[in-house]
Amino acid sequence: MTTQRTARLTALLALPVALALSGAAAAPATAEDKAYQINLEQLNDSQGKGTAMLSLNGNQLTVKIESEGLVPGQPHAQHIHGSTDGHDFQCPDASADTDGDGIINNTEATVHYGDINISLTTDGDTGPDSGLAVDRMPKADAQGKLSYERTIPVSQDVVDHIKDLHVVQHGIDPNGNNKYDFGAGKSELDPKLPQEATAPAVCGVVEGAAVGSIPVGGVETGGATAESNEVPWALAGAGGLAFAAIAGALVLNRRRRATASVERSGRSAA
Ligand SMILES: [Cu+2]
Repeated sequence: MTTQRTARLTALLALPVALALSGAAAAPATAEDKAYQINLEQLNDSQGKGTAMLSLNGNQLTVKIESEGLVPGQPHAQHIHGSTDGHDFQCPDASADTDGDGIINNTEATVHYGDINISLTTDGDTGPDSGLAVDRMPKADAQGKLSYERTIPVSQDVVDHIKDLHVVQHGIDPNGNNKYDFGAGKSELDPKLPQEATAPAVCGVVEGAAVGSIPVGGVETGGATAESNEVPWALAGAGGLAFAAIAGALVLNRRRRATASVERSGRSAA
């Protein structure tokens, strides 16, 4: 696309530092077939865990999730959270429980992982408004395992900021009775729903994503840790725009390398 190409050239010409940071090997590839792995880690002592894979083919995003330790037989609302404006959200830690009730509810967590960007429903609408469409959310099986796969058309903003986004699955069972009840009170999102149904159970960021760094893509197939390419804040300057430009250029380069990484790892992994 001409606009994109122009933007890329502009960014690269203006910011040779981005090239320097990105290393040599440019991918021979097209902009297709980018894949990012996410490790889902528990929140709220849910004992949940899992892996998500985000694969982009143009503007088609395929989301695959394999998780376990969820509330058996129950639907788990799941979303891609975060922003596409460069804001660096993260998964929350225990300090997110600002009301001190022992549970990080979704409202408290949203401060850290951002609003719903995509609702990972099983069918129909995938917008934020479907965030609590529990009847279209996948259920965990009797062992608390959940498998999900769906390909969703996404905006260019999502494509450009895929590494800034997080996968969150909701639904916890602190009183261990294998169902959602009001033992933990009402959901702050909808008083008709139990808190257990909407509180986050697992959250994961794209591998390599961290505060002050540009998330690094690519499929990790071995034990190697993701590369850490921190953006020096001095380079970022005081202006958000300057940082956005640097980040954009880095992401473009990162994306090329991510593509190369995926190719090295073998696409059959996806
Ligand atoms: Cu969510």
